Amino acid sequence: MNFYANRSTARRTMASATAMAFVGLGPLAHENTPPTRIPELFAGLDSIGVTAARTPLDTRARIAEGTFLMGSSPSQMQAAMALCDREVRPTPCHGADFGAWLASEGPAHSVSISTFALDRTEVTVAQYERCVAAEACAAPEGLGYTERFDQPYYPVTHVRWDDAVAYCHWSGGRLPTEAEWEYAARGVTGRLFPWGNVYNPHLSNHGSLAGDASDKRDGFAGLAPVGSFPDGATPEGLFDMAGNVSEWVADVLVRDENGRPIGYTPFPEFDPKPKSTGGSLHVIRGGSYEDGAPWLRCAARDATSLPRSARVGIRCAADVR
Ligand SMILES: [Ca+2]
Repeated sequence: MNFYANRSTARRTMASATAMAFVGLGPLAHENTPPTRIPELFAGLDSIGVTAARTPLDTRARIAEGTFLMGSSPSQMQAAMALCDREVRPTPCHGADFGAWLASEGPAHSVSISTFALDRTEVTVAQYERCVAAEACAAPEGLGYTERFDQPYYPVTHVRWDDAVAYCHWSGGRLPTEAEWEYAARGVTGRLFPWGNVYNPHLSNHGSLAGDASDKRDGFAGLAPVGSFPDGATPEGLFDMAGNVSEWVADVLVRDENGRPIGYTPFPEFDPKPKSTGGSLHVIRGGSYEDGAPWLRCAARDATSLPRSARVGIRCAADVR
């Protein structure tokens, strides 16, 4: 409606300007103002089109302070189980391991996080190579590190947790805490996925519980160049918080005497420090190109016994003063 109203106003303005120019008074001052933005034509574009398509001016996004519910409620755990049942081979969904991982997402509890910054993308091979060239980082290596992974715009893989710490320090930051990572992925509204509450297989480079874990239906059999799924970004413009590579965080995975992951404190937390004792493994977050939908959830926790993995990479945080 406004569109047509504005157009007829514009026609009238042009007619007036022509008449004024004819008598030598020049264009009207308000003709130099930008055209009126028509809200209806831009609906939704700020979050899924314009923002994502723009070249980022800064490699880190500012994550404003806030309070959110970290972890999963019992009903969210049930929903995760239902999501797992939709996998090609859902048998592991009912095993003790998956149950223990789900249980370790509880209890959902209030966590307040101060403003910080987080890399918009996973650290790329090209970025990491600059750190290696500066002799501040160890080169990726290990079983399976082939040319296939050594592509400039792919996320760097086959890096140890110590390497991630060294890279983030070299780049002027640090690893995010597990709480910061989940807050950045979920926002104050507690999204289940970086893009919203409904799983969508086209918004991340994921895998599946199947004979071939690297689900190709998302367009990529293995890794994807970072930022390949702009519609799956968070509102702040964080890409691949679900999928592509899982990401090291600062926290140790605390485990019980049987090796099972232990959940959270039920009490409110304020900028919780990363857990540094209680286990020998570190937490990884976000799921990878070999993980099915349940591991793509923002609350999903994981770890690997491999010091260097083809499915684990880096994303750095930084303090904001
Ligand atoms: Ca990722």
